[in-house]
Amino acid sequence: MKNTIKTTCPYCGVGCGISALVSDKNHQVTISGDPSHPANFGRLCSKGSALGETIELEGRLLNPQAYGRDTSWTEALDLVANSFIKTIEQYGPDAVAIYGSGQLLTEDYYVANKLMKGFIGSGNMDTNSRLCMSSSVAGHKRAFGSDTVPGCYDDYEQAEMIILIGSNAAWCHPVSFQRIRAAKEANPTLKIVVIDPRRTSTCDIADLHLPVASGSDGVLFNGLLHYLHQENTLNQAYIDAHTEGFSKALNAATNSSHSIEQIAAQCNLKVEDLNHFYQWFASHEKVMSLYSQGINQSSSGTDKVNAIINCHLATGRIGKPGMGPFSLTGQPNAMGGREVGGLAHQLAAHMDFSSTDDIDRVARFWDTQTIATKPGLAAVDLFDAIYDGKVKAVWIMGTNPAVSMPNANKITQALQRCDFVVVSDCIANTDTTALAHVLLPAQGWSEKDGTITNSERCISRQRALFSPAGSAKPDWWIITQVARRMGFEKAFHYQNASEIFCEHAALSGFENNAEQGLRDFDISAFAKISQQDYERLQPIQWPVNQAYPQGKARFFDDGQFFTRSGKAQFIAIKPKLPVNLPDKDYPLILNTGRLRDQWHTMTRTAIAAKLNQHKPEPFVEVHPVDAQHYNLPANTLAVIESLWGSMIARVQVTDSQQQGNLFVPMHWTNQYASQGRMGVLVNPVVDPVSKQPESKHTPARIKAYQPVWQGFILSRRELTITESEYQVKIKGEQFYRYELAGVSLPEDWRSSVQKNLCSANAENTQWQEYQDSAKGNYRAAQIINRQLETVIFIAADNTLPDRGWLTSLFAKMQLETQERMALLTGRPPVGVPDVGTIVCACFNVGEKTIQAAIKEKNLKTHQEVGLCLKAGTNCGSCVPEIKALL
Ligand SMILES: Nc1nc2c(c(=O)[nH]1)N[C@H]1C(S)=C(S)[C@@H](COP(=O)(O)OP(=O)(O)OC[C@H]3O[C@@H](n4cnc5c(=O)[nH]c(N)nc54)[C@H](O)[C@@H]3O)O[C@H]1N2
Ligand SMILES: Nc1nc2c(c(=O)[nH]1)N[C@H]1C(S)=C(S)[C@@H](COP(=O)(O)OP(=O)(O)OC[C@H]3O[C@@H](n4cnc5c(=O)[nH]c(N)nc54)[C@H](O)[C@@H]3O)O[C@H]1N2
Ligand code: SF4
Ligand SMILES: [Mo]
Repeated sequence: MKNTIKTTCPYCGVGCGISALVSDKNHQVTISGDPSHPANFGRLCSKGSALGETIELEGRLLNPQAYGRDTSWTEALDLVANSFIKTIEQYGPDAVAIYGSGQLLTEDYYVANKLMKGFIGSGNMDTNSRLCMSSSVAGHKRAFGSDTVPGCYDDYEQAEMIILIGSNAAWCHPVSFQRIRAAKEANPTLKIVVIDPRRTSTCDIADLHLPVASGSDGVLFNGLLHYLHQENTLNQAYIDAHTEGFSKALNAATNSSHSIEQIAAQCNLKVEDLNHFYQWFASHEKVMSLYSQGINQSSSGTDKVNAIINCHLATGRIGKPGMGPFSLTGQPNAMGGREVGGLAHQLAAHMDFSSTDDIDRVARFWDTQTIATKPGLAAVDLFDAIYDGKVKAVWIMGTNPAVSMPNANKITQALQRCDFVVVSDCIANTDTTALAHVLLPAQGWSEKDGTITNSERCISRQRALFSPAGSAKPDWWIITQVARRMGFEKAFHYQNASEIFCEHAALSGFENNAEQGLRDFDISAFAKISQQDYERLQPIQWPVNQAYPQGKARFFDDGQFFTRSGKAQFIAIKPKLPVNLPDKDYPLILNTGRLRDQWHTMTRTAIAAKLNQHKPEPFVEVHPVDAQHYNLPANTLAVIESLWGSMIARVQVTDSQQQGNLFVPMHWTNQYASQGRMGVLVNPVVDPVSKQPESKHTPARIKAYQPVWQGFILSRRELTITESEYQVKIKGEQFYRYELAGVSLPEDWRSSVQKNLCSANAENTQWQEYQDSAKGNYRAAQIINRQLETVIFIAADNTLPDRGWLTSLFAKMQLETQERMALLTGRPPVGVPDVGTIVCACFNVGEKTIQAAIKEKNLKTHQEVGLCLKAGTNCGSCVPEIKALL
C-alpha cells in the first residue's frame, strides 16, 4: 500500500513543503515538492530531493545507552532524572543545563524550555540558534521591541531591488534563491546586489557584487544612511511619526563615514561600485535587504543588523509589499525555537527575563513556584562553565557542539570533564555522542510529528511517514518522561504533540493585549485546536488570532511597533573591527560556511551518496596570489592553523576568494575526516549583545602539508584504515571512497593491504597488483566473482587517476575483460567516456559530459544544456557551475 503524506523538509529555513509517497512495506519514500505549499510551490533543492536516501536504518541510534551499554528506556530515563535531581540538590539548579537546537520541533522545544526555565528553575537552556540567529534576534528586539521578521517571501516578486548581505542563498536557501532568480527573469529591471567577501554562486544573478572586506558591513551601512541623508532621500514624515533616536543614529553614521572614498577604502571596494549601490538604494522604493551569517556571526553582528534596519526605518521601507529588512533563518525551526523562548535570555512566547511582569505572567500560566528569574548561560559561556566544572550535568539535544562550536577542542574537553552528559540524537556515532554518558534515541525526520516555523513566520506540520526505528521516541516524549520523574507530573501530562501545541498557542495569547503589554507572537486561535484539526493543519503565517484568523503576511504596515512608545528605535552604530585581527604570526583571515549539498555536521546528508559528489573532501579556498606565496599548488594538501587549533584540507585555488582570506566549509567531522573539523580553529569571540560567536573571522596561517605518500581506496565494504594520518571517508553508490595521505610509509603495502584491508579473501577472489617500490607506487585491485571489490592506488608524488571511472565500476554486476585489464591504469579503456566530477546531483551528470556536450553541440546557455542533458533542470542549484563551464 502506498499513500501520500504532506510534510516539510527538515533542513533549511526556507521550510519547503514535501509531498511524500510512502511505501511502508519496504521502508521507501518518493519525495516531491508540495505544489500547494507557499514556501516552495513544488520546488525542492538537492538536499530536500535526496531525503528518501537518508532514511536508512544503518547508523541510527536505536536503543537507549548508558555508559556504553544498551539499556531500557525505564532505566535510562530514571538515570537521567535521578542524576539531574542529585546535581540540583547538591549544587543548585544552575549546575544543570540543556543545549538544544533549531532542528527540534516546536513541541519538543517548548517542553524542554518549560522544564528548565519553568520547573528546574534555571535559565540554562540555550541552543545552537545562539551560533546562528541570535544577532538577528537581538537586532530585531532593539529596533522593533520584539523579535519580528516583518516581511514575507511574496515580497521577492514585488521588490525593485534585492540586496543579499552575507548570504550565499544559492546554496543555503536554494528554493528562495530560485524564486528570486525567476523574479529577475520575469522582471529584468529588478536590481540584485550581493555583499560578500567571496564571489559565491549567489553572485550568478547579481547586477553588482560588492566583495567587502571581512567584517566591514557596519561601515558600509552607516555610510549608506549618511548618503541617503545627504541626497535628501530620507522619509522624514515616517521618521517623525514612527521612530525614535534618528539624530543620534545619523550622527554616529556621519562620524564613521566622512566620504565615499573613505568608506570604499575601509570596505576595500571600488568607489564606483559603492556609488552604484548607494544610488540604487536611494532611487528604488521597494528594497529588500536579505541577510544571513555574514552579518550575524560577528563580534558586532547585532550592530550590523541594526545598521541595516536603520536604513529601512529612515526611508520608511518596512511593512509594505516588496520592501524591508529580512533575516534569512538558517535552521528549519530556528523561528519556532525563538517562539518558545529557547535562547537562555528568553523566557517563553516572545517574553523574556527583562520584565518581572513577564516572569510573573509565565509563572502563573505554568502554575509554578520555581520559575527562573534571570537569564541563563549562552552557548560559549555555557560550555566554559562546563569546562570549569560549574555546570555539572548537561543534556544536549539535536546538535553537535563538538563540531559546530568555536574552539571545538575545548568543547570536547569540557564534555570529557563533565560529570554527566546526556545526548539525544537520531544518529549513533557523532563527535558529540562519542562523549555522552547516556544516549537517548530520538525519532528523526520521517518519524517525528509536530510543527516548525520558517523564515517568513509560516507554521507548517512535519508529519510522520514511518513507524519509528528501533525504540526511538519523540524528543517531547523523552523530555516529558524525565520531567515526570523529576516530580513535575502535573505540568508534563501531555499524551501527544497536539496537546503541547495547544498549550504553546494558549500561552502566546495569555494576557497579550494593549493594557497588559501587546506581544507580536500570538497564535491563540490554535489554543483549542482539536487533535483532528492539528493533523490537518495547513501552512499559515503568524499571528493567528481573533484579529487575524487567517494569519498575516506582514508586520508594521501600520507603523506601530512593540516598544513601550510604539515607535521603532534607531540604534546609533559605531562600527567595530573584528576582535582578533590578523598579525604577523597569523596573517590570514579564516572564513567558514556552507556547501550546497551538505547539511551542517553531515550526520544525515552524508548518508545520501548523491550528496557527496559535489564536494567530496574538506577543502580550503585560497586566492592565487596567496597560493603562490605559500607554495600551495591546486589539489595539494595544506595545514591551516590558528591560535586555537589546526586542520588539513585540499587546496582550491580561486580568485573568487580575496587575497588574504581563506574559506573552509563547516561540515566535516571526525566521523568522515581525520583532520577536517574546522571548529577547532575558530576563535571563541562573541558579540557583547547577542553572544553570537564570530565564526566568519579567525586569524590563521597556512602551509603545505607534505606527506610522503598519497592515495585512495575504493571499496564495496566500509574499511578501518590505520595506515594514514590524513583520511577522508566518502560514501558513494555501492562503494566507500577513502582519500588518504601519510607522513610515514607502511613497511610494506602488499602485506598491509592484504592483512588489514581485504579480509574478505573469499573464494573466487582475484588480485591484480603493481608495485614500483623505487618510485613509491602501489596499485592493487581485488575482484570477487568478477565483481569489483576493492581498488587501491598509492603514489609518492600524488599522480593519481581521476576517481570517476573507477567508481562507476562498482555499479556493474560483472566487469568486462577490457575493464579488468584497464583497472590498474585507473583510466577507462579506449572508447569509454569518463563523466568526470558530478555537477548535477539530481540527474547525475558529470563535468566532462557537460563539457563534451557544450563543445559538440555548441551549447550556449544553461537552458540548452538542460534540454540536452537534463542537468540543472530540477533544483537548479548547479546552474552557476554549468554557467562557469559554458
Ligand atoms: N546547503 C546548506 N544549506 C544550509 C545549511 C547547510 O548546512 N547547508 N545550513 C542552514 C543554516 S543553519 C544557516 S544559518 C544558513 C546560513 O546561510 P548563509 O549565511 O547564506 O551561509 P554561510 O555559508 O554560513 O555564510 C554566508 C556568506 O557569508 C559570507 N561572509 C563572511 N564574512 C562576511 C562579512 O564580513 N560580510 C559579509 N557581507 N559576508 C560575509 C561568507 O563568505 C558566506 O558566503 O544556511 C542554511 N542552509
Ligand atoms: N565555524 C562555523 N561554525 C558554525 C557555523 C559556521 O558558519 N561556521 N554555523 C553555525 C550555525 S548557523 C549552526 S545552525 C550550527 C549547526 O551546528 P549543529 O547543530 O551542531 O549541526 P547539525 O549537524 O545540524 O547537528 C544536529 C544534530 O542533531 C541530530 N538530529 C537530527 N534530527 C534530530 C531530531 O529530530 N532529534 C534529535 N534529538 N536529534 C536530531 C543530527 O543527527 C545531528 O547530530 O553550526 C554553527 N557553527
Ligand atoms: S530549500 Fe532545500 S533544504 Fe531548504 S527547505 Fe527547501 S528543499 Fe529543504
Ligand atoms: Mo544556522
